[in-house]
Amino acid sequence: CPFSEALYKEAEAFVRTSRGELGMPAADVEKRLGQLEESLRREGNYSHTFEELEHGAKMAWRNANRCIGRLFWNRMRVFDERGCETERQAFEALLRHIEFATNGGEIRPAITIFKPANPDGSEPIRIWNHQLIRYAGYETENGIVGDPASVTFTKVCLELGWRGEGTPFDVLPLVIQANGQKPRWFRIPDELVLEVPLSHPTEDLFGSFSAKWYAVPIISDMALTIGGIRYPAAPFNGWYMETEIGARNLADEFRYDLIPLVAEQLGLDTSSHSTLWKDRALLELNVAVLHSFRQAGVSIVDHHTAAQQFKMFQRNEEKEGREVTGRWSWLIPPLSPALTHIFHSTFEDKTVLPGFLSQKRPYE
Ligand code: HEM
Ligand code: NRG
Repeated sequence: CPFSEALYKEAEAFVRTSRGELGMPAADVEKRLGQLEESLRREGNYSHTFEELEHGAKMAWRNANRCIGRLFWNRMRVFDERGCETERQAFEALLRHIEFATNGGEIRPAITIFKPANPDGSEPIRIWNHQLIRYAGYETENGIVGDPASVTFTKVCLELGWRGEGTPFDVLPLVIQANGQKPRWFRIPDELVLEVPLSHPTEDLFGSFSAKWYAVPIISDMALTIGGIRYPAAPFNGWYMETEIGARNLADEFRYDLIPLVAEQLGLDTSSHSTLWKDRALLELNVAVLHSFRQAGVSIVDHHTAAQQFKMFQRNEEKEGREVTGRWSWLIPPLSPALTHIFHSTFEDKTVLPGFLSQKRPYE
């Protein structure tokens, strides 16, 4: 196996930066670099210590240009599941993640890291789901039932032999692939899936439609890259910002498309765009999301508080002498963006590693 100069360079940069941030002595850095070089010469590869994995994952969150929630980057639980070999072992690790993160509603940020990709690019474990918990979408004669964003993945699950009940909120199974083989699917036990029924404090927003959403967003299709090592399966979670559910998942015309229903329930004058009925409906939908999560005792942040927290993150990073990179179009909230400072700021959208990278879907 050939010594890769590029891999050594990336590993060295990571080891120097992370150990520096953790205040480790210089002698320790040099010792680790010696080990690193030897491992790369002997095997063409190296593996992270737990401390490297833990801090690398936190740095990746800190570097997530599209994330407004980065103030809390240093408060995340890191589960090292590099020992998982089989689909079932990975499934069990994912259930542990869901239970830890959900915590009865007091959501805890966490990441579970499985085996890294091999130097030839092959992947020991890959999760096919976009998020661990997400609703199915079915094409029917009467249009789409459920989440239109899940239609393709739902077909994959059906082809693998899974069957859903056909409600608008069927939780999809976990689909896990080991060593490039045919994936296996596993149902998530109901009692592990915390959901929040949605209601408005004063209005009947949904009529006979029982709207709800799940408590914990756990992105499972991005790769985590640390020091030149790629982890293709490293699902992570924080808690929701209300606009993700109220201004996008339930509101987008190409998602649950609930704005017309909400407007009708509110008795709004929908005869002209200029009555701003869509904006009024959107606002009350977001009020309902915040009210319902709060009432259910499930962590959630509103977009004003999240923007303030992001401001604090920017101040902290400035103190540490680090530039905050970001993607403006993702950082601004989709409700009243100009009411937050983020709208009036600019960011350089530069890729800094360690980081989370999107990867090609294994199906399609
Ligand atoms: C994106 C909020 C935790 C990494 C986002 C977005 C929001 C958000 C609103 C934009 C999502 C969208 O528009 O679809 C939060 C909040 C958190 C949190 C409130 C609470 C703690 C985390 C954690 C990580 C993370 C723990 C990783 C360790 C990311 C990444 C993206 C993102 C990589 C971009 C996703 C993509 O490209 O699709 N976050 N986040 N976030 N966040 Fe966070
Ligand atoms: N908008 C997506 C979730 C994206 C990530 N958002 C977070 N991440 N809050 C949705 O399901 O609506 N997080 O790790 O907390």
